[in-house]
Amino acid sequence: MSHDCLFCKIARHEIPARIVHEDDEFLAFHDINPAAPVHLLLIPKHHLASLADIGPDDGEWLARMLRLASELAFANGCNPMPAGGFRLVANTGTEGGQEIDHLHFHILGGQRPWSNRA
Ligand code: D5M
Repeated sequence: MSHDCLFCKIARHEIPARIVHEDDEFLAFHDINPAAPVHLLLIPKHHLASLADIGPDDGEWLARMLRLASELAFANGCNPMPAGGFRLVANTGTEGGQEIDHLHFHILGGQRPWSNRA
């Protein structure tokens, strides 16, 4: 874990967040500035700056994270398929709009219209 990283601090419960899921590997919580009726952030507990740092050995936990993203979306208010659904966004790097340098997926959903910001 990185000492100064905001999302590491949330993962260590040093900063409060509206947590919706926690297990040994992952944490999910409400985005503080929601861009959609449902706007969660899903992070790995171990520090990884961004998707650009994913390596060849990261496939298994990343697959678990993607599966969890889908489960959390529907468990937290995204409408069921096929009419519902959700967006999964991983802003990556400065030009990708990433502000927090700890890998996170934005899980966005709920009834349209809502912005494509996130
Ligand atoms: O998105 C970073 C996101 O993190 C942005 O949507 C706001 C959110 N954020 C920032 N601080 C907090 C806290 N303390 N709790 C919950 N959510 C937070 P990015 O993809 O890096 O631009």
